Amino acid sequence: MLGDVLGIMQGGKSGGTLATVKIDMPSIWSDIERSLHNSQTASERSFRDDVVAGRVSSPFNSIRLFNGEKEDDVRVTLYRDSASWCPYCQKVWTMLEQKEVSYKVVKVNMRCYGSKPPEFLRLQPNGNIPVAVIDGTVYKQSNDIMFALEELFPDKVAMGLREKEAERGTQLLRLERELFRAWMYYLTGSRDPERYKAEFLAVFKKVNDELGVPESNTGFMLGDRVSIVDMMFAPFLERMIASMAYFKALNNLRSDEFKNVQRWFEAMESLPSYRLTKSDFYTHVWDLPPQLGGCVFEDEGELTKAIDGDVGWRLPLSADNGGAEKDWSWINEDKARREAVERLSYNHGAVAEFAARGAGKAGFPPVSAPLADPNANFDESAVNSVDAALGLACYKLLGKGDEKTAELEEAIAEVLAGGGVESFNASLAYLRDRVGVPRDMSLPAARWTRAVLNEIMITL
Ligand SMILES: N[C@@H](CCC(=O)N[C@@H](CS)C(=O)NCC(=O)O)C(=O)O
Repeated sequence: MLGDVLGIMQGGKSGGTLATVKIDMPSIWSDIERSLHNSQTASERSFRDDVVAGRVSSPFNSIRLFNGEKEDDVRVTLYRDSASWCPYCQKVWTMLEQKEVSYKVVKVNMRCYGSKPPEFLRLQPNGNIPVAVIDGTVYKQSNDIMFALEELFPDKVAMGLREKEAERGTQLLRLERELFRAWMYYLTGSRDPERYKAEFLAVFKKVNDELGVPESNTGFMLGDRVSIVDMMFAPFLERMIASMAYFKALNNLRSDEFKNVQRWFEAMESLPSYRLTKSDFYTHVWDLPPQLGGCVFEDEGELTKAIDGDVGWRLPLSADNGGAEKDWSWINEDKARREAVERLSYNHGAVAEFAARGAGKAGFPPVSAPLADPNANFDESAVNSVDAALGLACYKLLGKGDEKTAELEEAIAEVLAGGGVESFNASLAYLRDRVGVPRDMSLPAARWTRAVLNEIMITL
């Protein structure tokens, strides 16, 4: 999708700048807040307070405290990337959650979208993430962090290899790297795609076969329980499924053809720890190329377009994004819509300014990641009408088709009739394309947000 405004021409007037929407926006936002509050569950209402206090798990956490622990009890600080794109950070993050080890989080930029603060570079001079400080010791490699967690927190949920599993576990970890290498060759190499593809599929099949070995039927790698091995595979299998569909038109990796992999995904997706850190296809396929220095298209076809939202980001939402990506069954539609409203409304002024970058100027120095531009400048004149559009998006998400919605719609249409339609559209498209999963919201909430923003562009 990215920047393409669906080729939609609206009733608005081209050129010029956007005037101020003639409506009392503060009262609209209070009304939205009230409606949302009335429809929320108790835990949804206390979400922001719970995040700050570390009582619930969220990508927004700066601290997460399990089992009533206090800030002073926290022994781990995890440095991970602000956009939640890094797979090595994801495996550590998921493991902390699964083991219920309390932790603090410090977010840093990745190279592809910014620079790192000197405090971080003093810990890790090469700039790589993740880094963890545990009991004052600095660990600079994801696997070292994971093994240290296992060793230093013996009272927490055990995820390490038991003695009898050591050999097979180590073999599986080697297989994980073998799969990673084969995937990298195929995804980023252009010399011999046929060979790369055959090699990747052969190793993928090996993983599927290995997953069929354990006698117990949990779906996890070691059979009887989720372990460090699953944590190490998860971020990469997740990215493989997304990138192979998008760049190579391969959509059979999570299907009956690889039944054990399919069952493994279902087992992983039963864990709140993994649900929290899981991303969506769209975010992955746009965040991988800048991290890897590019990915090679073999077949830019229907799946590519579907992942970019050509049909799935329209209302009514199609199941499984039209077959391209499995829906998240654990979040129902109503919950997803409330989540989307909460994320858009909580700090709507900042969201509007962010979106108005679409009508503003690219940042300097430029960054290589198309979804991120920390230095971008927003267009001041677009902020007010974009804020109004966000209000309209919230009403639509709340399922409100009443007078207030119509009044707001009319007021925005009046502004657009006076000019500035391109700035308005570009701002909404900018936001739509940059809703990050899991950083900003879950996939079901993101799909609603993206579709509602599109609908506003179409109908106004
Ligand atoms: N072997 C390292 C690899 C970590 C790694 O490659 N991290 C990448 C991100 S996925 C990185 O830090 N790149 C620098 C950056 O993007 O800032 C580990 O397991 O921790």
